[in-house]
Amino acid sequence: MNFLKKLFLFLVVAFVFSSCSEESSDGKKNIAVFIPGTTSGSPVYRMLAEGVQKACEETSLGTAVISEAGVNQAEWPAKLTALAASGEFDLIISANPSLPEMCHSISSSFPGQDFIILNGFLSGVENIATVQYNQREQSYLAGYLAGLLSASKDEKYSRGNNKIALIAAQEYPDMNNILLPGYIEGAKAANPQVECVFKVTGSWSDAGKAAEIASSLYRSGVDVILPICGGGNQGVLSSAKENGFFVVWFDDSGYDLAPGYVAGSAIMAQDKLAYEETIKYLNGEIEFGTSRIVGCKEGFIDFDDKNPLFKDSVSEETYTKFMKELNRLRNGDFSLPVNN
Ligand code: RBF
Repeated sequence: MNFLKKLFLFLVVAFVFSSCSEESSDGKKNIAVFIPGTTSGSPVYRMLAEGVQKACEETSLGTAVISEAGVNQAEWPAKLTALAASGEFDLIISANPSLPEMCHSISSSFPGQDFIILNGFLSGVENIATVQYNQREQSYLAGYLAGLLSASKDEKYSRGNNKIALIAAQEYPDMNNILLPGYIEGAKAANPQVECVFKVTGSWSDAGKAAEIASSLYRSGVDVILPICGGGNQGVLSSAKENGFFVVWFDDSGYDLAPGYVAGSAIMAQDKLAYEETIKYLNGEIEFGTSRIVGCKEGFIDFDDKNPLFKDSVSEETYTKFMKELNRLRNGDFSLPVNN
């Protein structure tokens, strides 16, 4: 073989190896945590990052790098592709309902790249594993509490108008098909008279816009608001404190953010799931190509009833009725399946 042929062969081999993800020199797996948004202001992303980092630190089997894609959704596919193309990461882990399709569209170009996506659903793609939460149960619990509160004038911040609202950052399939219908389903189960208003801020970070919408909802008679608008949620809390209405919090526990005004917290245990899935990955136990759904019975959807502010913020009657419904879901006596 002449020198030029040898050089060419060397370059080809070097390229192939550099574009395959390899274990780092310390033998640890390299994990990129792809944040489709910003960590600050979005508990779902903070919990994802914390769970992965905790698993890496505890086992010393992995190194996590947090990669924030920012709020411009049009830039996400290019940023995700760049992460995969870098060949630096054994695993890209993320959490967002729009991510499974995005990973699918680039996965054939990077067959050696593994993806784990939480809070999303996709089955049958070789290098992608997904875990979806049963958010029908999560939004049902938020709605059940909102329905009870809106029915009663005895509650501290309710005028008993039978009127609740959900403020979302944007419309997306999970919002329109699971979260909003689940919230209404729960509210109507608790209070058949209830009416629900749906508003969209158009941003995952605009607290001013969210506050403005919340205040106008309050003026129109709404007694309870569920905000699902990322950093905008802070604006809903400010409006609640200014006007005096109840907020039902979503994803993590929010009581301490506005004591007395946050009446309940319907939890998605993303920190726990991210931790457990990362441990499984580091131990080689993830079945790629599969998807599963976890809910209240499995302990990944829940409600924070341990914070004393929950019991203190609502009437005894509401507390008792709500706990009965929560325990039915926890025990598996009652389930609300999600369909994909
Ligand atoms: N939730 C957040 O808390 N912050 C975000 O920046 C955010 N961005 C999202 C972008 C898209 C395209 C979609 C579909 C959802 C987003 N979510 C965000 C919502 C999140 O995935 C989840 O539905 C809600 O947190 C309710 O659990």
